Amino acid sequence: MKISICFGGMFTPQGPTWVAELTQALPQAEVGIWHPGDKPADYAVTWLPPQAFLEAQSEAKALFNAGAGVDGLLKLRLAPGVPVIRLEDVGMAEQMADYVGHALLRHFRQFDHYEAQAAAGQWRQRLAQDKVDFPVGILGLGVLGAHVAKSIAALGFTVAGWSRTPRHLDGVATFSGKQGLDDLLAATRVVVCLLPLTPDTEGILCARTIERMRAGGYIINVARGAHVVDEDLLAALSSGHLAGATLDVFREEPLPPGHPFWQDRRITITPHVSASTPRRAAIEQIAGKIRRIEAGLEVTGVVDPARGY
Ligand code: NDP
Ligand code: OXD
Repeated sequence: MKISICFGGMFTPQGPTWVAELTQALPQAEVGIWHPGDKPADYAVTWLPPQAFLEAQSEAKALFNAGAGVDGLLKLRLAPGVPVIRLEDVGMAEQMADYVGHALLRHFRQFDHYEAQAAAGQWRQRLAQDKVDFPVGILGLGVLGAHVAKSIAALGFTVAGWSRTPRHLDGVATFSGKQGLDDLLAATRVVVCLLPLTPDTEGILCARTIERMRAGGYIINVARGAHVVDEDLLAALSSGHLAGATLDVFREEPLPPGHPFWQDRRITITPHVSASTPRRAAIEQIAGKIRRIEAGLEVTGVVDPARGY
């Protein structure tokens, strides 16, 4: 069995380690970094590949995406009939819960203000806030969103969640569809975005949706930069309708030096680190799915290109 690996972007330096560890997990496989002109592989593992790599995978039994989001891959032309399989959790749900919990508590407990005060040498106690006034709405109740929703609820916040199809989650009020989004936003002060980027979700955090949120709102975007309309977010901060935002993802990454987000102290910026692919667990999951496919069994995490995730 031949497995071809092709990594772009921040994954590029990890290629040789993946080759070594995937070989350890599947000793019968011949694993290598892809080069143009290579013999066709049985399986491909990739992140942000060049188009030529995908065109060379027409005989593959599956193409594994080394991350949860497949928007980068689906922008390219895929080899017809080759299923795309994404990573499911592998530890990213816990990382997301840590990140979102931190951003939420930092804002709710006003550490953002206390950091600014400390930098200016000021000792000023602010009035404590009540969790009841900070209902949280999670957009996307998939593998990551559902875990984050439960962990935020366990911190004592009121949590609602939104998905494309109706979902049930203990302790979380759930909504779906367009009207469901409006209903959720009307009752939400802190929005957490954990949606996949698809034609339906691009620009979802725009003037129309932000203005439906409760006043003094806060946005935590850990999904994709293109979910946010940058100008509308900045306008809502200027008007005071939004109190701030924590953003991990951006339309252009790295965020360009002149981008106005850098200048706004109400925006906390991190460089796409809210959940990084944990290599060992990811390799274990991919190897496990290859074994199942070889044994003629079903696997989960198969992407529906028409749906976009
Ligand atoms: P899933 O596919 O498991 O979940 C997606 C969720 O979004 C589902 O609940 C789905 O609804 C919902 N959804 C999709 N389209 C719509 C729509 N049009 N309207 C309403 N709800 C919709 O994905 P994951 O939880 O694994 O990952 C989510 C995203 O997180 C990834 O696509 C990626 O972009 C991002 N991510 C970011 C990382 C980072 O470091 N910043 C790291 C990892 C992931 P339904 O349940 O009905 O299918
Ligand atoms: C992912 C990511 O989608 O790292 O896994 O953004």
